Amino acid sequence: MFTPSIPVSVCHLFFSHSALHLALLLSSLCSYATGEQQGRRTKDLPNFIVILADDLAWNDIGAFGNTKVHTPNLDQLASQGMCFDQAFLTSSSCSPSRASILTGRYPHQTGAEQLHWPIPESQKIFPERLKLAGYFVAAAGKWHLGEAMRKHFSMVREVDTSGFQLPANPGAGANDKFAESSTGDDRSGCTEWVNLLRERDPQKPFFLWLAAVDPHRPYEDRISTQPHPPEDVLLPPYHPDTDLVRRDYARYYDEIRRLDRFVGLVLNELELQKAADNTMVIFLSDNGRPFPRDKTSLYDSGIRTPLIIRWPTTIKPASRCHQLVSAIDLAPTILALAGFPAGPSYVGKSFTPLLEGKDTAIRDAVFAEKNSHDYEDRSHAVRDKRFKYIVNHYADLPATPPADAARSDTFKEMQRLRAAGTLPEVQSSCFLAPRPREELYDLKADPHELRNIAGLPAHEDTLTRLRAEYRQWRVRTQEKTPRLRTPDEFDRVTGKPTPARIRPRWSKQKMIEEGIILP
Ligand SMILES: [Ca+2]
Repeated sequence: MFTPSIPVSVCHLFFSHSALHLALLLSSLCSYATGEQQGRRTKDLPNFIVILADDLAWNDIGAFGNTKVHTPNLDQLASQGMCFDQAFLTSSSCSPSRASILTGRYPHQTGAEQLHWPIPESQKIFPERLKLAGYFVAAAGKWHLGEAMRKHFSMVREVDTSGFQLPANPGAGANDKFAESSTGDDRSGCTEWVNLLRERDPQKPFFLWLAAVDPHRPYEDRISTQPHPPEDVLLPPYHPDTDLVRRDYARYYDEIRRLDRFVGLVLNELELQKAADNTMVIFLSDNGRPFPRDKTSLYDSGIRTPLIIRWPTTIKPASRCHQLVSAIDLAPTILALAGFPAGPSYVGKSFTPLLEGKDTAIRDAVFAEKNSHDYEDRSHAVRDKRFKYIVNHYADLPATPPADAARSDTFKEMQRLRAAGTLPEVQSSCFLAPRPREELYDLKADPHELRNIAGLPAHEDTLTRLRAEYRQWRVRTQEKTPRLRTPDEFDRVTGKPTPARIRPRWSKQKMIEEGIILP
């Protein structure tokens, strides 16, 4: 039987920062020791459900301002909990973002910073701590974490993504077909969520990782009996307003609606089980909208996430938090609420005071990184509440959208208009090469980050300050310049596979051993 032990000094540390009820909870945890006592007390521990959308932009649900996309269940969750208006991911890329959330580390600290790299066995993820402490720990939907992490879960119900997420066909780009192995709701990644909740061990507190595949591409037509009208969609100024683009957006909205339906089923099941009060429901997305200049970019449309947390015992309904939080802060927050101090591997900061309604800054800035994702790139970003600094290390390369977005109707339209010489400059940044090495944006004046002010004398002080923050972060987190570039796995114009594409993709270690990359 595992016996938690929390040093007295750590308990003191927690008490100085936490509200009374947390202090009481931790007090009881700090004092218990035996297996019998643990069995009794674990029943009082909070449950956690993380619901993770796949490729959903921060502002494409009703609760975050998009009144055209139909998300009644997420809006209800928001009305019962807290919306985080300044929540950021550390990467706008699927598996690196997930690895970062679970390890509480920046992607380059996980050994899984490129798309499809599995999390190495040496990494610690917070669910394993919960499982050791007696939690029922389970995952359903998209996995994308690698084989070594499976043992930290009591149960994994993985959705089949072989047709489009991790194409299993061996060899190097033998074809450009992405055969689908499922259709309809089976492709949502959400169909086992409620089953997991029903099949959990009722004697144990639980942690569920419910990972959707929606609204990830490719899209099927007619998945909804009430499809979103293309004329209703809200387009950012950097996408062309054409029929094809609007239809592409409408299908994306339909997948968000399907995800929302499954979120509603989970919330309903929690009510039926009378478990809603003691269960913290955490909703967020792993990266931004699967469109050019969004997914994989370090703009807010790539790294900002619609974080909603509902926890009736503590969080005031319909509250909004305006403080900066990073995805790496979730791990230490959840561990603190379960009564465990986060160990030294976790580099984020617990934000439990924000859940209690305190308006105190947890951090001054958030950091994000872009590494190879279908295409080689290497960029970093620092964002405070108002400004964002981006440094593009491979400024000679264009910011090509990820392969799924590069095959989209939206990108085809952008290519068509560009060939005709009618694509406006504001919609052309994905094609620009070389591009600026440094970018600076005033998010207050320019929320779409279209006007690079890095060269303006009026903003020199801000640039100097954020450059310094960036350099300190690189030193602090040991970010190192790779000695070799990673080969592109798809053609930058056609989106078709290149000979460098090998499936399943090799791990970082294997790629180093094979001389594909150098550490
Ligand atoms: Ca994703």
